Amino acid sequence: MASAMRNYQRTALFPALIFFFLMAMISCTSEPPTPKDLSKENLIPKPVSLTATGSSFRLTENTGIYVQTPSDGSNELTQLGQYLADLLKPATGFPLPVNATREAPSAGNIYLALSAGDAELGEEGYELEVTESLVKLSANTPAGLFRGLQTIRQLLPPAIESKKVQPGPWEIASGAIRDYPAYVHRGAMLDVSRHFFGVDDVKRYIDLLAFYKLNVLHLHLSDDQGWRIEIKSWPNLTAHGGSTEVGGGEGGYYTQEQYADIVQYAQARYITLIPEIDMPGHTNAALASYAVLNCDGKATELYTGIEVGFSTLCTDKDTTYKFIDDVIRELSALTPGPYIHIGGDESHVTRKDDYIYFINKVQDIVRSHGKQMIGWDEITLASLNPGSVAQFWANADNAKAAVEQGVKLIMSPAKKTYLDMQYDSTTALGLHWAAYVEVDSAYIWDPATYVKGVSKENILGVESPLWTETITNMDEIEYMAFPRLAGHAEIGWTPAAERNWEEYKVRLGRHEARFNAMRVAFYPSPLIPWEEEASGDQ
Ligand code: IFG
Repeated sequence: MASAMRNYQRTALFPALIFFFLMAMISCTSEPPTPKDLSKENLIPKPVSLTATGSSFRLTENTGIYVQTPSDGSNELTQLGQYLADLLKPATGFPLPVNATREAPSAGNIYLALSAGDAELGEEGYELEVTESLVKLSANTPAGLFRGLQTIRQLLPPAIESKKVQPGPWEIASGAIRDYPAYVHRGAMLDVSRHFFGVDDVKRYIDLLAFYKLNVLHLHLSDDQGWRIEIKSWPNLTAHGGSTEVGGGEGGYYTQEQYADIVQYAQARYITLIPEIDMPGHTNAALASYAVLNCDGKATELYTGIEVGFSTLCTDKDTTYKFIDDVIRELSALTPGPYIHIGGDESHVTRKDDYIYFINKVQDIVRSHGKQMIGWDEITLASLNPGSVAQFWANADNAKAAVEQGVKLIMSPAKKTYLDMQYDSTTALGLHWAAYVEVDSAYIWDPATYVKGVSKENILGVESPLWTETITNMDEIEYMAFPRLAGHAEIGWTPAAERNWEEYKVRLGRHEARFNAMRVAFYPSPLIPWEEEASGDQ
């Protein structure tokens, strides 16, 4: 009986197996690949070089993601393969298994591999080769592969960003891209002090930075209105100093565990986290938390307004430097990146000589904990180590002083990169003390020529600060950051000679479908020819 059953099962099963095999064959070979022109794709940032071959690669349910078997046993490439699979699975519904392989996989698959020593590609460059039968991404480093994955993502239809299965087809235009960034520092700063934003909001922002190949998130963790990072040796900084925000809301703070979670999330996207503890000015939250930090020994009141320049640590008290040493020690231990940002801006009530003395001492403290100091451009009044970095925001003389001291600059001109600047006088959010900054103005500038006397070799890169005096939630962050931050990402990545507003604005217009598929609450600037394409949310 049993053997008869087995025979029956085999015979009944056999036709079904044939059917499914034929279906599988048909589904991946029935239609010829759709002709597509890689040079007509709308990549942001625009790649350095691209050659189109006029056909396409089709992702199917049989597509596998293969990663080169590592010689050192690390699973970093497998994690990258899994990151890609996790990006593509929701909209395609395909299984997209991830496997290690010693040589290029067979037709119909995606292959991620490290290539030795292609000097021109550097740390973050990549090469993408797409044929009808294979998508091959190679780079010197895993970071380069990660940047290339964003390009693969942007070469698929916008609906790929949908979290629900979409009809497809999922085709990538064929050809070759060779790409690498103009600047090593391409970042965004988020002020979590004026208004506090939880871990999930910060992770969402990190995901959007990664999409545009940005590689730095600078968190402005303390200011007059709030102290946002737990310091175990000075617990009242968050217990009291983290208890409110602009407008008197409940504020908040990151425990050291939550901060470590944010750092890890950023690291997995090859984004370096730079923490900022602003000092000696912008310190009312600390001064309200510990009387001893005040020159008169009296704690200040918590502050929920938006004035600046009224606070200072007591620069001639030893306790102040003990406090700073404790803070920098704990923060450095939690921060794998090379930098600690110590602010230094708008210290309007700190005497100049005291300020210079203070910055010099804090620079030594930062270095004693194995980190390099970054500060807003006023720090160039002090004697800076070559490893220190000045962040230019408003004063061109300070930027030139950095060059004279052999100190690199991060370019964050308020009139171009401050994402809290209103787009125009009708923008309900933001400020306009520096300028109204529409999408064109945010794009039409070159960091290498913006300040006379400061040229490309003096510049680490660009960074876009979003101050949050008037910003209270993720939608408002996205409204102010996008689309301007996409243009800043291109300024940091694409050679200036390759950038042109008339061409860029059309490419940006075609990102509308991607913004919609990612549910980005972007500002629909009237300057952009937006093209709402099926974003796959039906
Ligand atoms: N300047 C202050 C910020 C913030 C900003 C708002 C710097 C370096 C104005 N300092 O920009 O704290 O208040 O646009």
